[in-house]
Amino acid sequence: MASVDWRHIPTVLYPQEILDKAFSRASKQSDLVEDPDKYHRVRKQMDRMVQSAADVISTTLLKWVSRWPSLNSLSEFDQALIDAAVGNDEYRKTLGTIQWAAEQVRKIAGETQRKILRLRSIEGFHDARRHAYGRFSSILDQISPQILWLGEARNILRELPSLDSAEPCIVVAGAPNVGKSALITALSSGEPEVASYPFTTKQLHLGHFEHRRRAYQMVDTPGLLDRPMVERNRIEMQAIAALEHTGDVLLFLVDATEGSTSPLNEQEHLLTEVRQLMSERPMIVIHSKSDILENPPEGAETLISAQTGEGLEELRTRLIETIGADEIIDPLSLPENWHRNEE
Ligand SMILES: Nc1nc2c(ncn2[C@@H]2O[C@H](COP(=O)(O)OP(=O)(O)O)[C@@H](O)[C@H]2O)c(=O)[nH]1
Ligand SMILES: [Mg+2]
Repeated sequence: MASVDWRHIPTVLYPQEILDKAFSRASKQSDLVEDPDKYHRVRKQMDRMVQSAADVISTTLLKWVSRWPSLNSLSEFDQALIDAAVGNDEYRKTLGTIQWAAEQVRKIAGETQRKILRLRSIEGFHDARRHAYGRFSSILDQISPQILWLGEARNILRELPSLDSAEPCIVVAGAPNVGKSALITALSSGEPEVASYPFTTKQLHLGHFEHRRRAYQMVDTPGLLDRPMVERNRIEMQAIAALEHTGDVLLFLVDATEGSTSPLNEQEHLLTEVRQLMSERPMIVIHSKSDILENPPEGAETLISAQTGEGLEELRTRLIETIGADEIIDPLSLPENWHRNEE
């Protein structure tokens, strides 16, 4: 399941812009009506104006509804991320209301057309058209908060990281300044992408490398997994939940150099917490900045340096193997309940 590309969601017009577009299209349509008899001409013109204004409005609204993906069709990661960013309930309700409005506009157009058929005066035709226009405006007025919400949501969602849930993903965690971003850059083919998480001004790095035609995605977690649990707010917890659904491996970096931002015991504490939080996930712990690490702590097995490249290829192999280990299917194993027919 590929991730949503929010950049391809059409821009959201303001309610007044939709009305302007609808009414100007309707006037053009009315100008096309030809009938030498004024009574019949006006009747056809008013009928056509109502119809084409309603068409423009409802088509615009329904196009939004259909271009915004239905949440159920998205990966759990995307759903959790959207929930953290704009709220899944709001998302559903907003699209539901917009769809409702499109249906109302069509209904009003139908009623007005039937009314025009029954009317017998030029003044009556004009009135019916004006009345329908008034109702269109008031419906758009009524859903104007939803329309504005959609416009804002689109802007927020466009900045979100986009991960392909069909491809493996490595979540890189560790205290601030341990070298998460530097490692992602060093392992990436090409420049890592920079995206944002919904609730922080912090930027997150997304990188990837390829191996045997698979794209291994890497994502760091600024501000997410680097603080004690109690300091995290609800939205951060949702984003962590999103990560839980996405990572195949958790790569935890420890900076044991003299100049590290966080003392080693704090980093160890964080490691314990992250381990609990992501207990289902295979985890690889490595020590970063080996080029300036004078006294590797006892038990430190994997040392890497984003700067010199030390240990990077070994790490890459280990990541690929760890992820692959989940997928090995024993070709000799038999399906459950399978009985050999021994004659
Ligand atoms: N000497 C050395 N410095 C590093 C290495 N990796 C990162 N740094 C430095 O450590 C600081 C924090 O790195 P950064 O990747 O931004 O850490 P993050 O906050 O965990 O993403 C930066 O000044 C980097 O230049 C490394 O392998 N060796
Ligand atoms: Mg960083």
